[in-house]
Amino acid sequence: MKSLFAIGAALLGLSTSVVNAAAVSVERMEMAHNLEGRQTGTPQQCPAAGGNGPTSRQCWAPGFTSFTDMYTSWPNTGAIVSYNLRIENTTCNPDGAGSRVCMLINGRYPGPTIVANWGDTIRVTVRNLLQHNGTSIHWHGFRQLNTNIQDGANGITECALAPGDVKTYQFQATEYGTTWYHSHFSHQYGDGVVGTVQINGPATSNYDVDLGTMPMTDWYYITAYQAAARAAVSTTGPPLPDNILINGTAKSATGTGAYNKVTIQTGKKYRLRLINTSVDSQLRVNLDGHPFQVIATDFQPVVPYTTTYLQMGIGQRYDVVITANQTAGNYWFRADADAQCQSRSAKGGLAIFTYQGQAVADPTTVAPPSPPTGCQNPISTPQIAKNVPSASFAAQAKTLPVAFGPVAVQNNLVLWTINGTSMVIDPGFPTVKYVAQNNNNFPASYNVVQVASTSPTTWTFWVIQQAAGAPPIAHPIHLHGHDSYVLGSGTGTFSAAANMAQLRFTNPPRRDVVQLPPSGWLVIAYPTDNPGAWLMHCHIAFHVGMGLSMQFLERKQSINLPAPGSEWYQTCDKWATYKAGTTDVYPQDDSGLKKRQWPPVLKGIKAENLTVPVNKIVERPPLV
Ligand SMILES: [Cu+2]
Repeated sequence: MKSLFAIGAALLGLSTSVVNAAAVSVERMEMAHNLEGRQTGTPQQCPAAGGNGPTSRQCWAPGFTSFTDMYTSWPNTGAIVSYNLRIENTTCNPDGAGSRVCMLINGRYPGPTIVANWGDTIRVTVRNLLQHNGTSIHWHGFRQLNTNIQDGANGITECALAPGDVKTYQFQATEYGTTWYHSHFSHQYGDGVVGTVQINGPATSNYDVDLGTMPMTDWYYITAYQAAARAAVSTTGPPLPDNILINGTAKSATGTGAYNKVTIQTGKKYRLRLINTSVDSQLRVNLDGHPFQVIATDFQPVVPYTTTYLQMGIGQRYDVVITANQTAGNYWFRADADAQCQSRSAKGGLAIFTYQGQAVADPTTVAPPSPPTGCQNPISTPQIAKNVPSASFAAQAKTLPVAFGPVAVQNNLVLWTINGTSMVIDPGFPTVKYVAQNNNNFPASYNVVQVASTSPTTWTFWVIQQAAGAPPIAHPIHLHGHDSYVLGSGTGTFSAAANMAQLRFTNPPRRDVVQLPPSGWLVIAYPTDNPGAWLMHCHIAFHVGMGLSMQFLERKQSINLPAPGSEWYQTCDKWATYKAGTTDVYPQDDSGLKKRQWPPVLKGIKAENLTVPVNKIVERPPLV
């Protein structure tokens, strides 16, 4: 598929706004309501100097605690935390089963962890050293308040970086907790363009030691691009992942490779920052013998609750505290593809937790009983209580159907639609550029939904509905630029008359990835307090590649637009030059958010031939 639009229309010389520097407001000490009857209690008295420590994790900095409303208040530390990321074609072999083509950041898998404090400014310079791929880096879960153009979604908020290009992202960490960053260009993140983020801040429960981020992902011995190519023509679903990696490592089915190993000490409490960075696998996660005390879901601190299992949708995070109070020894940590969410893999994920002083060995522990049934959105209680106005629901709520089927004009490739459209964007002509040109003629394939709002206090409500006949698959729905207020979800077809009473308007769970149940519905809301073009998409990489994506255009007149002549426009110019030249060897053949490079032939390494019916694949260059 060719680029949809020529680049170079005259710009209208719109004025640019400077990125807002939010003022620190007075901390609001809110009592979180607990709908299950638990009380969160009054925040402990924190020392004037902050006082965060093993027995005072609620405290953070002067005037800031885990009870601070982080939608309106954050410490302006003035600190700038800088990182350089180089994205390169290379090979990797994370479980020892064999070297394969990868795209890695700074030669590592996963890429470097970005560590900052709440309120710091994060500045990341990205170099695209890939030969035949654009890229863009999305900072998953960050609200990007008034910094829409830093969101890293090529074709939406920026042009893709051409091979050889460099771009610096800069934004403030107005929230704290655990997240990840990844390429938003095609299936790149499944081939290695991924890393984790730890934003230090207060917590809703105490712990002694922060063990840091623990990413978990499915892993394929073919590339993610190849897997996506097979998925696009399959009548039986996408290929099975071969393994599940924890912290970038695992043993293979034949015993090669190594498990991730963690040492814990009797009597201590540990914070673990769990992240599902998979391509296609929703995960069921537990540590044998050690229940998880959940303290945050995505970027939201929650009233602590305890569970033996977590269901983790793709893109979701859980910050948990474990207590080392069992017989000293070795314990399995498990991350398995969750059949309850229709995920499968050839092998489960394992890591080993060992008590200090014990010899590391394969554990003999067994998984706890009663794994979860169904693919759930847990009812967590945000510590910072926020209510949603129910009165405007009936007038504002709109339904977004999710449907599925081969589309004849796309060579009968399998495609997904949301709101009737399967998204295709041009990585060289982002939505923000249309806004900058005051051009409302968004192509239909951009799947733009303009949110009816002129005020940051207006709420918007969306019913995401599995269409009749859609395959019964849960979709982890990721919203950029906002937390979704999860009013409810259920099976069947939502109707206000039948289901309104089920919706939770009083301090509903908030997070940025929410499960849309199989053959069911999901109702979300958010206040239109962050002008921008914000993607909402399924985080199953194959599905977004097949178009399961839309964008909310929110208060476009208030978006902070890029300055004329700025790096943002230079990125577009370089992309246009690249596309017009002879070095762009892989035509776009998917949504553009997931441009496929197929077959991947990098540094002389030729991927194995596929048994894909080639006539069903959109034209692509011959094998090199
Ligand atoms: Cu999906």
